[in-house]
Formats: sequence, structure tokens, C-alpha cells
Amino acid sequence: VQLEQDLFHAIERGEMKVHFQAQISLDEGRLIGFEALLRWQHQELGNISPAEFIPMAEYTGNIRAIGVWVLEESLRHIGDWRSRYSTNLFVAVNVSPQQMETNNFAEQVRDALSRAGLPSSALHLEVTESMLMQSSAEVQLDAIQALGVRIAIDDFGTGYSSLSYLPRLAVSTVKLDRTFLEDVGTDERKTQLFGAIVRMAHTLNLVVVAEGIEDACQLECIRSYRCDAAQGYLLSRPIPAETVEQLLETEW
Ligand code: G
Ligand code: G
Ligand code: MN
Ligand code: NA
Repeated sequence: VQLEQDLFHAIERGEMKVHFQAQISLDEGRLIGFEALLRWQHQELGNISPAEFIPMAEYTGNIRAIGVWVLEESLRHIGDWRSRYSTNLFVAVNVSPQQMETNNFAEQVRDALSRAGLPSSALHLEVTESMLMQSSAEVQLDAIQALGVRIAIDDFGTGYSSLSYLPRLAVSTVKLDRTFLEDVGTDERKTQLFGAIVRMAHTLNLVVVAEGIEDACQLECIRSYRCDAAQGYLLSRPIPAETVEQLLETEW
């Protein structure tokens, strides 16, 4: 309960930080954008995992305020990098169920983009499969798509299967959960399953992002199966904004 209280004050105390994990296009091997991942450095307890505090923020309702802040911070940084390094990088921001259930969520997103002076292509939103099952989701997704903001299904393939929903939902991207990537390139059956999912997604005109790429063998394999983009420790860990700048100045 003390921790819940602390969570309410974490932003004003400057304990929250957004980290960024690179996404690479597989055809050109180019940096195309980042996933924004929230980090909480508690002043006494140190680093607290999002796996612990995000669920806490969700049941206390605090996730709405946190979500607004993450969106603003993410857009502020990506806007800065786009203008200073003349790139078209995007930032992909995770969205919680309560945010999707907020009636004016699409307007919040539109306003945040306009305050940041950014085109809608600078932002992607990541939602989970179970969020797509909600009856309110379809209207919300349509409103977000109408803004021109891409929606990605996060952890694809692990939640309730949304295969029957896929053709009609306003979704542009599937992010294959890293459990699908384990042993891809070495285990024959896992590799075949991966290839089949990529072909299925492409048939529906969906972009496929592979998560959890940790070694070169996986990377080679997913490239040969025409997966579109990749994210994972092999390419980059989630890193603070200052480190992203060093990366943009040197490697890319
Ligand atoms: O980066 P890490 O593995 O520690 O993230 C753990 C979980 O926390 C992931 O499921 C991720 O989607 C979630 N998460 C990280 N940042 C945010 C955020 O800003 N908003 C929401 N809703 N979830 C986040
Ligand atoms: O649920 P979501 O996909 O939003 O969360 C992404 C989580 O996966 C983050 O906690 C991030 O730190 C973690 N992650 C990112 N890349 C890798 C990876 O290559 N391997 C593993 N094990 N975890 C990763
Ligand atoms: Mn995600
Ligand atoms: Na994921």
C-alpha cells in the first residue's frame, strides 16, 4: 500500500524515466524506431520492475495519468531526435486497457501529437490481444486509425487468439511474442510455425515485428522468412534517452 502511494508521486518526484529499445527493418538493416518502456527508480527501493508496478498502476487507476506522461515524454524525445538527426523515426508506446476505455483517448493522442508538432506517423500504439476483445475496442481503434496512428498487437500469439478479429480490426502490425522466437532457426518445427505466421500476417497486409531477438541465428532466420522488423537484446537493450543520442550520433 505504501508502494501504491509512492507510485502516485513517482512522476512528480522525478523517479520515472522512459527508456527506448531500437526496432530495425530487416530488408535494409536500418533503425526505424523505438519502443518506449517505462522505468521506475524508487528513491529508497531502487529499480522496480514494470511487471510489478504496471499492474499496480492499472488497478489503482493511476495508469491513466502515467500513460499521458509516457506519451508526452516519448513524443518529446522522438520529436527532438527527428529534428536534430533528420530522421523519420517513430516511437511505439504501450497502452493499458483503462486508457483504451477512456472515451476521449483518441483525442488525447491527437492533442499530444499536435502539442509535440509531430505527424501521426511518428507514433505507434501497442495494444494486447485481450484488449481487442472488448466491445468498445473497435470504435476506439477506428478513431485512432483515422488519426493515422498505427496500431500494433503486442505479445501476438500468447493471449486469447484474435485470429478471427484480425481481418476487420484497424490494426497494422503484429508483434510476435518472444516465445515464438525461441529456437527459431535451430528447431525445425518452431521455425516452420514462425514462417507460417509471417505468411498469414502478410496475407492480411499486416507488418510483422519479431520481439526477443537475442542471437544472429534468429536474426538470419527471420530475415529469410521475410519478417519485416526486429527488436531484441542482440540489436539493443532498452536504453535511456541520453544513450539513444550517442547511438544516433555514431552508429546509424
Ligand atoms: O521492459 P520490461 O520487460 O521490463 O516491461 C515489462 C512490461 O511492462 C511489458 O509488458 C511492457 O509492455 C510493460 N510496459 C512497459 N512500459 C509501459 C508503459 O509505458 N505502459 C504500459 N501500459 N505498459 C508498459
Ligand atoms: O510486453 P512487451 O512486449 O511490451 O514488453 C517488452 C519486454 O521485453 C520488455 O520488458 C523488454 O525489456 C523485454 N525484452 C526486449 N527485448 C528482449 C530480448 O531480446 N530478450 C528478452 N528476454 N526480453 C526482451
Ligand atoms: Mn510492447
Ligand atoms: Na511483447
